[in-house]
Amino acid sequence: MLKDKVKIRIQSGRGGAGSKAMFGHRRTGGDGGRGGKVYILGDENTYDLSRYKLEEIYKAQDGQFGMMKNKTGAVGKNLELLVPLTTEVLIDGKVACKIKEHGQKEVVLKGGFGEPGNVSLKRHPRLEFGEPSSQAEKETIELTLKLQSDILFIGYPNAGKSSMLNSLTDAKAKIASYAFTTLDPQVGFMCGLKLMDLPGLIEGTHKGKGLGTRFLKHTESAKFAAHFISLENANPVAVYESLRKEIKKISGDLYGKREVIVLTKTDEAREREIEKAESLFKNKGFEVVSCSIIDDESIEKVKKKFKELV
Ligand SMILES: Nc1nc2c(ncn2[C@@H]2O[C@H](COP(=O)(O)OP(=O)(O)OP(=O)(O)O)[C@@H](O)[C@H]2O)c(=O)[nH]1
Ligand SMILES: [Mg+2]
Repeated sequence: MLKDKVKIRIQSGRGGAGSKAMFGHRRTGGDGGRGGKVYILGDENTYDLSRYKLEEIYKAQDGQFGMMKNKTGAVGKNLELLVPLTTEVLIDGKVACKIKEHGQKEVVLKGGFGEPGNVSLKRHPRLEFGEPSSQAEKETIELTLKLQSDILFIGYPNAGKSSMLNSLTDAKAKIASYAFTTLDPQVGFMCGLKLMDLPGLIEGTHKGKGLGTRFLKHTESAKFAAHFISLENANPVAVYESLRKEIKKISGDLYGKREVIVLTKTDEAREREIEKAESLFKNKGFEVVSCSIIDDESIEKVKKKFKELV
């Protein structure tokens, strides 16, 4: 299951101790190295937050102690926590940052300062050994993922949503002839567009029936919805209207997205039925495209329609 929320404990590196080394009467002790920082790093190749666990503490490295001959200790290695796009980082329930881009790097814990060695202490007598700013910082943070997309695939189970996602993109969504094959949102790229295949919807989804509405937070960013209806249904318009009633109950935002009707499984229907269904939707003012996954030409038509739409 898509892990889209997790609480984790993080800790920055402690600053290294300063050296008190002497050479005869001369002070030669170097400063401690700075403790490692904790960063959150956006990574487009990370799909969810499943790598993170509450039981673990994610630590940056401590700074090394200062050495004689006024040598500063090594700086502690930073820790980079890879997160998918788009992840929000919450500290004490407040959003500390949002990771929207690949490579975006935000510091969440700064790491302790290296403590001064006795050489620095002579130059700056106000500095002290063991000052609190050298300590490691600890924090519990919450990561929440909201997947992004341009077009959502919605429809009853078995309408052929995942099959089309796999045909249009390099996604490898599971396909099967039983209902609720897709358990979590699946994402694929097509000509720079991000397509998101959602779990099937049924009457009562808003009340938690079927797979419920857990996927909803991932639908916010999409402006368009492709509504999939199988031509195995004798009355595709009635099927569409009954699901629209349910979508209205699920979310006003989802209901309000601009739609394109995708009539699927044309290979299972007669030419006459396909034309009739298309014209019924067109007469109601809808954008319509019909297809079958065994007809490459029709898949190209879907592709073209999606590009026009966005
Ligand atoms: N004949 C025919 N069968 C299709 C076509 N597209 C999909 N199917 C079949 O329909 C069944 C359901 O396909 P999926 O792509 O898993 O349907 P889905 O809408 O993603 O279903 P859920 O994940 O359960 O919501 C599978 O057995 C597919 O092989 C098509 O164009 N023609
Ligand atoms: Mg599916």
